[in-house]
Amino acid sequence: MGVSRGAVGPAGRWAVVAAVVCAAAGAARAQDEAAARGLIVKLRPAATVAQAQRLPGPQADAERLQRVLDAAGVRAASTRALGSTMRHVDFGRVLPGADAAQLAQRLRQQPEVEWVEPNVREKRLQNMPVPNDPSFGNALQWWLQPPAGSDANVKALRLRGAPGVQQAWMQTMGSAAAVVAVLDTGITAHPDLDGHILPGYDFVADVDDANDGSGRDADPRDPGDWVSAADAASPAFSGCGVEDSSWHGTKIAGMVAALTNNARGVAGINWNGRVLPVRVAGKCGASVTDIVDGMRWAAGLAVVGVPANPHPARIVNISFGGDGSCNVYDEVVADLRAAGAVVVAAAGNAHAAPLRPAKCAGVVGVVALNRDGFKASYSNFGAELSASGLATVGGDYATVDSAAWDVALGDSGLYTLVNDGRTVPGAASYGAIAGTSFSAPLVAGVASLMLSANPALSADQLVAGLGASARPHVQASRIAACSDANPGRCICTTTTCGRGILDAVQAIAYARNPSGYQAPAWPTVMIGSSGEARADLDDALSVAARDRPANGTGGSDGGGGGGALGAGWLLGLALAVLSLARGPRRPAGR
Ligand SMILES: [Ca+2]
Ligand SMILES: [Ca+2]
Ligand SMILES: [Ca+2]
Repeated sequence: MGVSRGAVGPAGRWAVVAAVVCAAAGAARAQDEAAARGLIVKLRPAATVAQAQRLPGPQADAERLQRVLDAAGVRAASTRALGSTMRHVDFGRVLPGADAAQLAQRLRQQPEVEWVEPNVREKRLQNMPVPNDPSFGNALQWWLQPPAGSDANVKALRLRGAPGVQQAWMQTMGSAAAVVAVLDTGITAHPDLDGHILPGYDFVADVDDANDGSGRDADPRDPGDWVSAADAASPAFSGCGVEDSSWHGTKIAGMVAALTNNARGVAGINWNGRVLPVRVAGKCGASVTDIVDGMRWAAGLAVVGVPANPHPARIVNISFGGDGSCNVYDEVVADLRAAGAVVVAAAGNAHAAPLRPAKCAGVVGVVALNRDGFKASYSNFGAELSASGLATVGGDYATVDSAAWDVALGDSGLYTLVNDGRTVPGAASYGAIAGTSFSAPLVAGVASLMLSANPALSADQLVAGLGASARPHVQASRIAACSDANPGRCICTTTTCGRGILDAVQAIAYARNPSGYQAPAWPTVMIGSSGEARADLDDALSVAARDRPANGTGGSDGGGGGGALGAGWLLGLALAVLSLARGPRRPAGR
């Protein structure tokens, strides 16, 4: 707040600054008790015409106020006009808060006094931190900006699904101690990230999959996970599609902890964050046993044959998943929870039921939302996420499915770090991505801010707090609810997309006071009823009544489907990156 510091200059210069933000409940009390440079008094209108006309206004008020002060037994050094209707009573000294309150109370008991306020200092309004990273400034990183916009706004200004990370930075910019383990393809060198990467480990046991010439080792660098035509034709990679390297781990690490406010590239969620790269995935995915060992090691638990992790993580992000039972994950997730670590997992990209481990007990399974707050076209969803799941933006690119709503309601994806190499690592770069893979690290990153605000939070409190602080899912009268028959862009509920929409500000409010936290009275957010949003929805509905056909009748946009993998691959498909862009080749976001 640009503040006149409560200064009492010439009448008229005194500025009442209305927009006092009381971030904490204690702020109002603190202000009541603040030292005062006198009192500001407003008298009631003069009781009689004679009284009012006897002297010019200010002089009459001065005399009346002096009588009031005398009657109240209050001795002031001087009084002077403040604006046209008030007077500043100066005591010639700074009054301790309690003294000011007592004097004010005595004056309030005088019948001619309308009100009395202490002349305290207003606080400078804290502005939202604006990191100087260019891609934050030019709105490519809309996913870090405050939730905002209404139906009246064009799509580029509607961010009703955003978690509000920038606002949360007013409370904490994060700490290095709140380590996030990224169980993924490993890590590539990137000048906008390197300083925030801890020594990790490579758990990919199979040499062919690992693609680095060895089984497990202490070097978690990502050598590339491309699958060539020759690979795909070989028995070892039966069922795997030909694809370029994904650099999946680097993208996620960048979202969590890219170097921020360094006048370069992008901002990360945790300005001081540390990512522990735990390489569990090679070509074509990650095997369950490597994931289990990687999860345990990430949380500081013992893994036979692997040195202890000197930087245990309280938050373990995994953006891989598959069909199948939770038997294995239930065991390892329980061990992690007992060790104080929370698993955050992507729900999957096949607009179908959530995958494991996202659907498993105690895991924060994450659904991807469109920037407007409804479910992203591709995101998996389901009742398995009701207990501890959550939803947040994941990028919602237009797809190639001509029956879908496409560009009318899609968005520009999430802008983060990438690498330009098609096979082996190439140049460090930036680009937009989409998928539940990238919704999960938003939750993991916000959880790291919660731990930064309160390192004493337990794993149970982290999970409970993320849910308790979530915003209600958006509503709409013209977009149908998510269901098996309507699995595309659809309206989420707590029975389909987790407990609500991730809210970074409220998550930190919870973190600071878990036992006393009360969620705000959230307003109902209706989508597409009027204005630009209605026009966009009309455009979308002109394509089809719904975004995409029910599962089984339309094509999958990849990922999560659980291809026919060979023995030993209980799980393994990386969630596909939709319309993966490789940095500069993709035009700037809308
Ligand atoms: Ca290796
Ligand atoms: Ca390695
Ligand atoms: Ca940066």
